[in-house]
Amino acid sequence: LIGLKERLAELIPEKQEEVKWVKKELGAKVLGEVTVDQAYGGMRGIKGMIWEGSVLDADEGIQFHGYTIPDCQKKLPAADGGEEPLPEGLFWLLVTGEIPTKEQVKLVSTEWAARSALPSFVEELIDRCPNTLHPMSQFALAVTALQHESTFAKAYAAGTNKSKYWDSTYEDSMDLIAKLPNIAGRIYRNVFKDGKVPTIDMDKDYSYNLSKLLGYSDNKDFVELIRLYLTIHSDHEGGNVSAHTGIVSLEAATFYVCDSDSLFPTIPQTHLVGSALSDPYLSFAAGLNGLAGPLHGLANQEVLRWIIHMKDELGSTEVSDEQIKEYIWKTLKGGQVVPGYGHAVLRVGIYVFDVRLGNSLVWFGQYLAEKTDPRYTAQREFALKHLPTDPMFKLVSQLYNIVPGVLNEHGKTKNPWPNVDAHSGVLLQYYGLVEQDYYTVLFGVSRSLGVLAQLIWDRALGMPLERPKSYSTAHIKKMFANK
Ligand code: CMX
Repeated sequence: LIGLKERLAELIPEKQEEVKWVKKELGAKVLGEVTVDQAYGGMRGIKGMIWEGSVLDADEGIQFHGYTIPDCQKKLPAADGGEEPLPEGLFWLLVTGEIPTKEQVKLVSTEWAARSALPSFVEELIDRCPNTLHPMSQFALAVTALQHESTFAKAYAAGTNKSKYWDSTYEDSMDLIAKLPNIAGRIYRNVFKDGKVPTIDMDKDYSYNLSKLLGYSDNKDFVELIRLYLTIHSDHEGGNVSAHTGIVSLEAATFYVCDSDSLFPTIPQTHLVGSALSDPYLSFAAGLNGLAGPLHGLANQEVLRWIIHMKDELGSTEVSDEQIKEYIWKTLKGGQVVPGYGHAVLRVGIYVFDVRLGNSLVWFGQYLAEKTDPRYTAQREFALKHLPTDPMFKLVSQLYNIVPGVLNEHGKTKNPWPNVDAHSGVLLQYYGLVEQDYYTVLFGVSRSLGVLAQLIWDRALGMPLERPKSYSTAHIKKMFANK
């Protein structure tokens, strides 16, 4: 039975050759242009990064090495008696591009359980945080402190040859992922419960153990939810804030700020933590701080808060479509976003159609195709199976029917359909995990799988320091004066 590290070691030389070939044969190809609008517009749509584990298709949503979420639900091993994919299997897929066997997944579960203990000073650090410190801040603090254990940092200080960096990055990544349930569980117990943290069960899978540390492992449906949750929140290609901040992989693609008759080559793009050879702990902690922003992972907590506020304001979960519309408009007119809706990459397709009788055109029109995030759909299917009559789920479904229309009428949002965060809170609260401030911590545990898989490859492929070029407004004006 071949283990993950052995398989990775076999794959690295092949991938290095492949990348060498791509750079030699395709290195001079142009991936795209960069306009001044994009430079001001959050770099939306700029193609400037290599991310091996997943690609986000603007129409189809996320694919992990070509596998969609429904593919993963079908092909990745499940726990005995369970149906949802084990996130251990997804990590294997992210690292190797291959679907693991059930035995290989078991190896990962066992290894993560064996590496899960926290150093006592990190436990004490978490215990000393005031309960009023946001769980995400405690999370990032604890991960930063774990840097004390970094094998990569020690190897670097000892002068290890850079061709070997991937090895210690792999070891740190496995340790870090393994320790996250203990960090997440401890924060939850301290802030919301009595501070007593149970121990990890060495024979069980990662999601069972996380559920146990939180206090919900007696409910097998909750454990299944966590397996699904950790799988679908893991990776969303490289440009999102948590992945982009923390971990960098960048190719030598050349960008241009251009107008009709001038091309100004610029150095590729953005400045990130992992590319400075900061170790996996420091890099991931940076990513967590990005995930804690309300336009990104904190939307996980904001959605349920917004729905509960709506329910309280309207007095019940039995509310009319008209009342919901009014509440949405109130949010929009207050200059706020509707949390859980919209997407920076998924875009709505416009389909034009016509109806003909013989040769004559009798009707033509266009419609906006639905582009719901498949991560939302996977959670909706889970809810339809496990909690179809829950009043809060019904409210979430009602919102699904109403929000896109209102956002369309509002006219700003490029994709008015729900994203991953629109559904997760309602599932967690159904099983009793009602503390919204905590939700993004679970997102963070999951995100470690995607970004650390990439960081291992960044080191194996020798990705360089990121140092994009920036301009001032005055410089942009000067650049295009008289043009
Ligand atoms: N409610 C109200 N307005 C919205 C909106 C929403 N849900 N989504 C987008 N808009 C607005 C934007 O604020 C922007 O307005 P301005 O021109 O005044 O700045 C305009 O529509 C165009 O934005 P966009 O191109 O459609 O979307 P962006 O790529 O700029 O942003 C996202 C994407 C997700 C940040 C945005 O849709 C949003 O703020 N959604 C609500 C927060 C949310 O759910 N975040 C979670 C995303 C998933 C995750 O990372 O976890």
